[in-house]
Amino acid sequence: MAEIVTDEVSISRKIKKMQKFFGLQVTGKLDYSTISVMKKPRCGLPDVANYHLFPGEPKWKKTTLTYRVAKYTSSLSKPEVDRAVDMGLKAWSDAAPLNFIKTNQGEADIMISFESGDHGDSYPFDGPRGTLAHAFAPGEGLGGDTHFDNDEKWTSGTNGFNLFTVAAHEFGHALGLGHSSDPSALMYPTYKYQHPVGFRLPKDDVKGIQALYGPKIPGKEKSAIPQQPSYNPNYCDQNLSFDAVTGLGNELLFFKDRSFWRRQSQPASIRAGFIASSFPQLMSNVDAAYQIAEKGTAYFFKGPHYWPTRGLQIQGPPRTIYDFGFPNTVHKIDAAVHLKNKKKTLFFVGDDYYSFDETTRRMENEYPKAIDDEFSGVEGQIDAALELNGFIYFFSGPKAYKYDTEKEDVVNVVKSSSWIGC
Ligand code: TQI
Ligand code: CA
Ligand code: ZN
Ligand code: ZN
Repeated sequence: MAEIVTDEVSISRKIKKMQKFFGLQVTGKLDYSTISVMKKPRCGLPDVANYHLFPGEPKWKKTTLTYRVAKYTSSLSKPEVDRAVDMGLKAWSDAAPLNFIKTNQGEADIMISFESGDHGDSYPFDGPRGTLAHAFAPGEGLGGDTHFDNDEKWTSGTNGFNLFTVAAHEFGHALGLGHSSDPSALMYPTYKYQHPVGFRLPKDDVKGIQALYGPKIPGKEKSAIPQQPSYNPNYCDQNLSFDAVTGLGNELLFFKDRSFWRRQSQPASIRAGFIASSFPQLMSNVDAAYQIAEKGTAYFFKGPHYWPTRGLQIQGPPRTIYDFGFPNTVHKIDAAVHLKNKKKTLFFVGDDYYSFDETTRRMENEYPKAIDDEFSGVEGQIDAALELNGFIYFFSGPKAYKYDTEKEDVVNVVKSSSWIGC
């Protein structure tokens, strides 16, 4: 007798579980709708959507979201974690008009961390196995935040739990998706290793994310940027001004609209090209750039974003300029120059400039200061700046000022265009 009761209880429990999963009324009894769900083929018909949204259909009201890995795990290296996270988000931004921007400081929309046991959100983790991770539906505060159980064996391969697989599933929740009843969906609540390289979101998940954010319109991002009049790089214009100038290895790079020039001194050569062919992420209209030659890195700025590079190779997704400690009143940078001996980078914004200490990676306290006060003789707003042989060259419209930091004065003025051989 007792056994039968146990069986009934366990059957009822199973029915309840299934009803909950399919979003039915939870009775524990085999009512009509439950039976019809059981009879329904689980897969097959391609036009049947199996994804679920959360009650109230919470979703992000913006399409560009920031994310930050605030606490890492000891079972994987930082780059492995970053890669799994980047690729997990990319799976979703490839399917819907969403953009993700990585930050290293402050509060991001999607705060990601590895946590053990109790971690302050009333959903404690349970040690190895059981719960692997959880994510909060879109919203303020905890909304979108994604936690991984630090007591799991996280891997970037097929042993233990593959971080990319679990992260991609959790980001589905963080964007507003519940579980799917389609066994081939990423949001189906069963762990199944997914290979990160070349991963494409299964159909049902694409339907789900597009139900919330709409379809991705091919080429939309590019054509959304108004077609800028492009400077003809083969034509010498005496009034030419630059958007950005930087050294890069043994070359100097000059940016204007959609074009850029690479100037080499040995052997002397100047070559013109399109920014989009060498730096597709940047496309056009670079605001500022600087390099730290000793480190072999350069940084390109455009609006509130920047891209780090190694040589000509852009490293990873765009980041926000607020990483540098700019106040939120700054939306773009006019020019940047790295001072080699001081290990400081100066950023020019309107009539002011900021000084960033590359050693402590902090913005210096007394800034911003007025450009006029420190660099007398340089007139007008600064478009671009470059340090070369101990001099700072300031580009302002058609004029390039050579500034001697010891004499604290301008020692020469030439046409900006002369820098590219005009
Ligand atoms: N964590 C559950 C999950 O993310 C937490 C959870 C249960 C949940 N029900 C939910 C989250 C409803 C949002 C909405 O599904 S888990 C998998 C699986 C988990 C499970 O640790 O059980 C994956 C985490 F089952 F799909 F493998 C990631 Cl991939
Ligand atoms: Ca666990
Ligand atoms: Zn948590
Ligand atoms: Zn889930």
